[in-house]
Amino acid sequence: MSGLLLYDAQPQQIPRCYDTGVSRIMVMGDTGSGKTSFILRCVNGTYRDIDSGVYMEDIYRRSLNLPLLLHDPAFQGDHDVQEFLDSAAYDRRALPKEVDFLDAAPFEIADFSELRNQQILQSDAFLLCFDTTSEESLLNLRTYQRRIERVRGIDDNVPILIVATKADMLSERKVGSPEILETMARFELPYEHNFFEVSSKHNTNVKSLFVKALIMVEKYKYQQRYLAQQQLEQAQTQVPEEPQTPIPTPDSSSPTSDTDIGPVASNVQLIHMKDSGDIQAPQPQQQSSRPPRSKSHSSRSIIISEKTDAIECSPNEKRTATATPRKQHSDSCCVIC
Ligand SMILES: Nc1nc2c(ncn2[C@@H]2O[C@H](COP(=O)(O)OP(=O)(O)O)[C@@H](O)[C@H]2O)c(=O)[nH]1
Ligand SMILES: [Mg+2]
Repeated sequence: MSGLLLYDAQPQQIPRCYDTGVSRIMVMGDTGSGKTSFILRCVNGTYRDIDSGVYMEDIYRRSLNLPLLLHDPAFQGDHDVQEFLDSAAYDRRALPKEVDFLDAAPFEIADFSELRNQQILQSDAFLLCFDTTSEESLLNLRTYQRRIERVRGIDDNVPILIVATKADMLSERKVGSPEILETMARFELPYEHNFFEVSSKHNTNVKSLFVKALIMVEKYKYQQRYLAQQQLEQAQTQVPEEPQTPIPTPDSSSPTSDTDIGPVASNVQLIHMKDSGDIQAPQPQQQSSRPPRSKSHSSRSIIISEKTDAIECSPNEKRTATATPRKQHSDSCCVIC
């Protein structure tokens, strides 16, 4: 199996919604489902046959001129694009300048790796790809969808798009509309917005999917920033109550736990840190039920275990770096100063 790649090596501290420079899209699906072909079509507009069975995990970066893309004549009169251009989420000062695609290696339902979770937490949208010539590849999408749900929480409406690939292979097609509709219903995703059928070979629908995914990321991040702001305002209006500390008497019973330790000298400060990472994110992050996010806005990627041979492509197309050990923290600690 190939090594797992992370966009950011550092433990996350700032929520992804505040990273307005880069959109991160994680592409999942079985081996052979057309992930790499789709990404290469998006990143450099090319297609070439890839030996089946060859897979590796990689991150591909592409520069973005989102206003130019949105004003492409192909999207003239497109309802979704027009609606986005007219919405508050279209903020020209905060448009991404780059997009990172994580071409994820397939995984099993029993893969509980923390790195996999981090990949999912560090992504802004997910493309779940299946091959229209393989019914099994469609059924396997459940694994990826469940994992996203488990890691991000069911209330997180992070964009998830279902992508049917190899639309040009009509004579070998095994997946029809009923199966697709059933999958969309099971995933509770609207068919008309979250389903795309593409052919990377013939370059059909690829640009449309790319642009719609970027729009969804922008809307999602905007919504997340709005929610974080609201939580912050709510927290600021709540006046904290004075804690009622009982005065210990000389005959009180002896301490039984680390929270029951009797009087503390005034020059001693006890800090109890549960699930501590590095210093926690600013206010919005603390209000959020999400795990801590990456501090780094740079999109350095690291490879954690062994790296497989990478597909030939230009240096700015594929980025990997060396492994950096993550800091380990105990579950709780007591600082005396
Ligand atoms: N006919 C056709 N073949 C495709 C298309 N996309 C990918 N393939 C082929 O399907 C195989 C698997 O594609 P690949 O991108 O490597 O899938 P991955 O393992 O999910 O990354 C390769 O032989 C590709 O050339 C497509 O749109 N049409
Ligand atoms: Mg591949």
